[in-house]
Order: sequence, then structure tokens, then C-alpha cells
Amino acid sequence: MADELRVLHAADLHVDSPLHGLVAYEGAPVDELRSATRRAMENLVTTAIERQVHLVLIAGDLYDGDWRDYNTGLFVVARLAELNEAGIPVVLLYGNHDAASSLTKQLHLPPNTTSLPAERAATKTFEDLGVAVHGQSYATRAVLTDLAASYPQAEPNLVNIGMLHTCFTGAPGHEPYAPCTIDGLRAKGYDYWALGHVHQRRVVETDPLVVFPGNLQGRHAKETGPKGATLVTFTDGVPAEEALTLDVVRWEHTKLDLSGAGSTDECLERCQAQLSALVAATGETCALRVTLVGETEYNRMLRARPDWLRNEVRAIGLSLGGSAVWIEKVVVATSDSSQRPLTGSAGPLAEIAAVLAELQADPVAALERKDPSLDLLRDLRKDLRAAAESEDDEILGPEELGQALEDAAELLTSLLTSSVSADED
Ligand SMILES: [Mn+2]
Repeated sequence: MADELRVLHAADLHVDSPLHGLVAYEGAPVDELRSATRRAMENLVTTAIERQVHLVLIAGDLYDGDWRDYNTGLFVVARLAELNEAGIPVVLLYGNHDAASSLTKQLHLPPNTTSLPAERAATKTFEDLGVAVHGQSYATRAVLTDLAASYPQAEPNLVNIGMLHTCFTGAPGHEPYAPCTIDGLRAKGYDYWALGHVHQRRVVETDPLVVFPGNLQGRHAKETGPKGATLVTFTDGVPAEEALTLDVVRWEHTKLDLSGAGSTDECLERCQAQLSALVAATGETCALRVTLVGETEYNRMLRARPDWLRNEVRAIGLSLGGSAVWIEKVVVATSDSSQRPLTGSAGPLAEIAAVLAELQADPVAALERKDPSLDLLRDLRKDLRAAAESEDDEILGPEELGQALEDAAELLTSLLTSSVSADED
């Protein structure tokens, strides 16, 4: 057994995943965004070779789903072949996204790569490294049993690693895929658990060490912050983990403070200064959701022309130079305390205010019962329209829907109150 054993643990590569919400506009780094999952896998391979790791583990959802064509498979084979060339073995298993039942196309993998079977838990032993890797793939998309329960006990005198694609103990609103418990994992006597499925990096437990490395590359606006893999170094059999950042496009949400801005130009100058600082700090291609905040008398103007504002912010992104910036969305959350609220007034405005309040009280229910009042707001807000048509709860959850509704209500309010003011003048 080597004195020091280095294992690179990745999961949820989702190679060739479509990037949700990718709107192409002139100058946007669309190619960089589209190829991000592939470039991140290239980083994984380069890093494995540079850090001279002994073993690479991929804990499920290597693919996003069925391949559009064989090129997805060929890309992955070519990357695994580079590791083969470098003498680095790979053990992988398939998860809910790339379960055997979901993939209609298959290719044989290079000889360094072992894919763990879906029928039963299996063990791949590397005598030269002194390592036993245990795990099981998903046979179907929805595996709801505790797979780990049938994993074998640790093999004596070896470093034992368990690989598992799992929701762990579960989270509200998520399917309970291959749930497990920390006691169940501990009972196997392994030295390290290489988990996959949860896209947020998380060290679940330190004794034994249990880690979700998170996904290798963020794929949409909910997957913010640095992404990558976990390097596990075993010294005399004792593991220590180190998070490696390997993504090529960084998703971020940023708040730009426009408090007290005295003109629309000043609003834009403030955006420019704050975005430029952020992009310099990130140092790579950014996919940004920009939220404008603060108390400004230009609140109404900012809200009234969303299309103009979005493109002004895109233009700022393009003019920053250096790293490429793609503006995913511009959210206006500014306020103006001098603005007259709708509530309290009598007549049609008060009625509209009441309808809005009802919708906002439970936006999800309003959406489900296809409340006719939503139609008006949908015409005002593209994302609200998209929410009504989308079934993908990953993209627009109750929180985002509430926000979209709030924005639409604000916009409607400002449109209505400005026209009323104009009539009064
Ligand atoms: Mn998964």
C-alpha cells in the first residue's frame, strides 16, 4: 500500500446538460456557456494527471440523460482514455439522470474504467493501491430503496471506499432517491463515502468522512458559487479532503445598490462600478443574475422599461472586458418611499390591489388553479409566462414564482399610477 493515496472524487458532471434559461443575445459568450460541462470535465482530467492521483471516482450523473447523439459518449470516452494513458483507473456508477433505463445509447469504456453494476452492490479491488471500492448503479431513474444497506462489510487491511448516489436523509421537495442514514453508512466500517446527487458541496460527516463534492459545473441560476471536485488524501489510511474548484463558468447572484442615485445615468454608472469589481474578483466567465436594490426616486422608471434596463446591463457586461459576462436576468427590487401605494385608494386601483394581494398570498395555488388574473401579469412578465408553461420545478420554485409575481405587480402598479398621475396633471 502506498504511504499516501490520492483519490479524486467527482459527481454530477451532467455532461452536455442543456443550460437552463440560456438566452442568447448579441455578444453573449454562448459557446462558452454551452460547452461548460465539457470544459469542466477536461479540467477534472487535467487536474487528476497534474496532482498524480491514484484513482478517480465519479459518483453518478456523469450524463445529464439520454445522449442527443453519440458525440456525448465519444467525448467522455476520450477523457477517460486520457486517464487510461496516464495510468489512472476510474470507478464510476450511474445515478438517477443516467440510470440504465434512461440511456438508449451506450459505448464501451476504456480498460481503466470500471462501471459498477445496477443489479447488486459490487466491489472493485485494487490490490496494488490497497483499496476496495464498493457501490451500485441505479437501474431506473427512481431508486427509492436504501442501496447502501446491501453493500458488503469493509474488507480488512484495505482502504474501503463506498460510492453512493443518494439524497442522503432527504430534503423536503426532493425525491427520496436511495435514502440512507449516517448510522447505516457507519455500520459498513468504510474509511470514506464518496456520495453524489446533491449539487451543493457538503462534508456530511467526518467520522467516517462522508462527502458530496457538489456538481462539477453549475448549470443554472440556482447553482451559484464555485463548483468542482474533492481531492481525498489518505495518509496511513486516514482520509483528509480538499475542495478543488474546477468549473469554467461561475453562476452568481449579485445585488447592486442604487441608493440615492440622482439620475438614470448615475444608476448605470453604479452598476458598472459594482459589476466590474465583482467580475475582477471572480476571474472567469460569469453568468450573473443582477438584482438592483436601494431607495431611489428612479424606482418607477427602472421598473417601467424592463427591456431597456436589461439591455443596458448587458451592455455594461459586454464593456467590462477581460472575463466574459453573461447577464442571466435583471431583477429590479429598488424602492421609493415617496411613491404612492395602490392600497388605500378607492375605485379600480383598490380592486386591482386586492386581486394582487390575493395572488401574492399563495402564488403556487394561483398558478395551479390557472387564476384568470394571472393572464394580465403574464403579459407583463416573460418569466411568469415561462413559469406557467414550464414543468421543471428546478428552475422556478415557489420562491422565484413569488418574486416574479411581485415584480409583475410592481410593474403594473407603476404603470397604472404613472398614467393616473399624468391624468391628474
Ligand atoms: Mn442525481
